[in-house]
Amino acid sequence: MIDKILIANRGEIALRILRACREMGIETVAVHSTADRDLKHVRLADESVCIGPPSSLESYLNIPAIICAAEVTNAAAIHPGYGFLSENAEFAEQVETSGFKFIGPSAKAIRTMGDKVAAIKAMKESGVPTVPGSDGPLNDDNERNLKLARDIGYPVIIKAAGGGGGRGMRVVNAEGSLMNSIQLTKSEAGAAFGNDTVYMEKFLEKPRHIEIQVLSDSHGNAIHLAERDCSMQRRHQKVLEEAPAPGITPEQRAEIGGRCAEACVAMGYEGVGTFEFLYENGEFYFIEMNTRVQVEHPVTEMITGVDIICEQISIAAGNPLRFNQQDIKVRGHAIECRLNAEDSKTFMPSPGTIDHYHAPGGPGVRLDTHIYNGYTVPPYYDSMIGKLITHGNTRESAIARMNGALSEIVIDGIKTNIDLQSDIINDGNFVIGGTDIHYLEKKLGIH
Ligand code: MV4
Repeated sequence: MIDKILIANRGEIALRILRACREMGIETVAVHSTADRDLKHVRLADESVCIGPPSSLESYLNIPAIICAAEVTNAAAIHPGYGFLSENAEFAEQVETSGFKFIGPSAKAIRTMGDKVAAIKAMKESGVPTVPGSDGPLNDDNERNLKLARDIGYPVIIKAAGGGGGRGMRVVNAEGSLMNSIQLTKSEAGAAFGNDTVYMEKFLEKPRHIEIQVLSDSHGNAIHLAERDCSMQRRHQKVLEEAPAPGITPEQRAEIGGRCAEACVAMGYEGVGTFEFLYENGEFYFIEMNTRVQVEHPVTEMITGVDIICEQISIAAGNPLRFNQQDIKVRGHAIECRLNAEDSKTFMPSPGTIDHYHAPGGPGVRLDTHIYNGYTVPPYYDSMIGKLITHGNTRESAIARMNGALSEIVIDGIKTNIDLQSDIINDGNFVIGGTDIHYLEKKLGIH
């Protein structure tokens, strides 16, 4: 039984978790930095605890302070949200050894997925398709590495086992630079992640980024909630996501989704998770697994009707899944535009006070945000201030509703990326659907 949850996060996701708790009759504890006293969820929570100064390192990443707050408020469980400590195995372990339930998978599962070589090995063994590559760490045998790359075919990519999310990787176009690139990636990885293990993959030149959402309970049941297309990104920051992914057939969905669910059962995975794939020429290639709830979970909620946060809490409480795979139907199409406090052209963060705010509305419009009239966006954290999500019976309808909502929303006093989002959803190639991971950067003139 979970009767009280400490929310170890801030902003829109903290508010999202609070709303799920209220719906489930669970009491809430907000923890916040001194810069975040006026956050909406702090006001709405049953209790709140200040855990430190503005710097994330001393507040939202401060493990003893968070566990201490759980102790003094007698919380039963800790929800980490996304970012911050959400994929920190050490935190998950300390939460559990302190007698609280960590709302997420085991520390062991987090650790395995944090090691990309171990993650790929586990997936491959469970029948999830992976990128052709070294199938394990590279060693110092240059002849072996040269042969490996020749067999895979150039270009190849060298990735750090401790990396992920775009950190610690290097593309190699020809044999002449292979040895040097391996050494460079190794030494950078050693310095950045304390782990100089690297591996090799075929470099896919124009893939899409498609990910599968899974739910897996503690009773050996796992299902998938279809896929999201997250290809619209800039510098590894997603800008817009949608579900389902344009052009993916129900048969492809059932095949790849089924493989992911089976992999969850095989490894005894507990909680919500996301399998990230590159998709090129009709084929899926697993690259990484995320063991947290993701920013873009709402598009999946809109097309399946499943409340992913409620289900995540229910799984953590030890309940079996309330759905089986046959219960999950994809209905219509959903799009999410991330709203950032930043300059639409330079992408410089734009903290400050919102002096005028109007929310959009109407059928199929959802706005997940913690902002309000008079709220001051602090300069210390991520610049995302909310997510605008639209749903319709068709992709065209979701786009039309997004167009309406983006013209209706008013956020004055700070710069936002609303104009950029309007540009994207009216872009001819976006409207056709299926643009690759490089599309936005090319459109913006970054090469
Ligand atoms: C790749 C790739 C092409 N081929 N792996 C970047 C983030 C990390 N999650 C994996 N990444 C990539 N891995 C192979 N074998 C291209 C990328 C990549 C990318 C992937 C997803 C979303 C955006 C991206 C932007 C640049 C590169």
